[in-house]
Amino acid sequence: MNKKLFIFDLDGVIVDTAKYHFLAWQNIASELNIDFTIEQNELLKGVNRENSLLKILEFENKSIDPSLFNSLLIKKNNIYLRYVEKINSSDVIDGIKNSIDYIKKHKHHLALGSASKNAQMILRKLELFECFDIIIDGTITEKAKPNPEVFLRSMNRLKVKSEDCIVFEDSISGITAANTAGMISIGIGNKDVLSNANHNFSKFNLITNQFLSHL
Ligand code: B16
Ligand code: MG
Repeated sequence: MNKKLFIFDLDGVIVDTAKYHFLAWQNIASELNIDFTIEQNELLKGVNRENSLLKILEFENKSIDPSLFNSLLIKKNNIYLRYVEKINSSDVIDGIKNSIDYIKKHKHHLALGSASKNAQMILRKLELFECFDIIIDGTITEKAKPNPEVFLRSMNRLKVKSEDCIVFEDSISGITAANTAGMISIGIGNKDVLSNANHNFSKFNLITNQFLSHL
């Protein structure tokens, strides 16, 4: 059997920090007098910090001064950092550790593919940093999801074929990135929202070892 590469997204797959990104953006949006909804937030999942603020402004056809733009990015991140300050290993989403154990036991590759610049800090808090063979995050990538760069980098580094790569994602942009890369995409969350995924699970702990073995 070919050695597979399993690529995990971070926010919304490994840990439920997607809700903290939403709350922090809501704070920034209200400062701009923009009504930012949970439905609009789906379009921000997996999207990097800069593009997220651009999208929020686009929702209401607003533009702002570049110096305000940058200060709002810093403010959003500070709010987000306060939310994640206390997360720890008990916040790892159910089913993640079981899948990591399966991947390790069968000697497959394990990578992180996240848009976040906070990914490494969060992984350390979750005590998962050491598990990954390779970590590709927002500090490394030049092109944001839905561009497939974040997934292709680990594939190329580990010399795996795209059809042997499996991506777990909670975002529309991340599923699009995986599909564009020719990888197997697994959507975690609302099936109607992630309808472009190859496989869908409402929660990560519904993924069984048997399912993993058939990929
Ligand atoms: P940061 P992921 C993404 O992480 C989040 O889904 C997205 O909401 C966030 O804007 C982006 O990271 C950037 O995060 O502000 O921490 O650099 O889902 O790709 O793991
Ligand atoms: Mg995500």
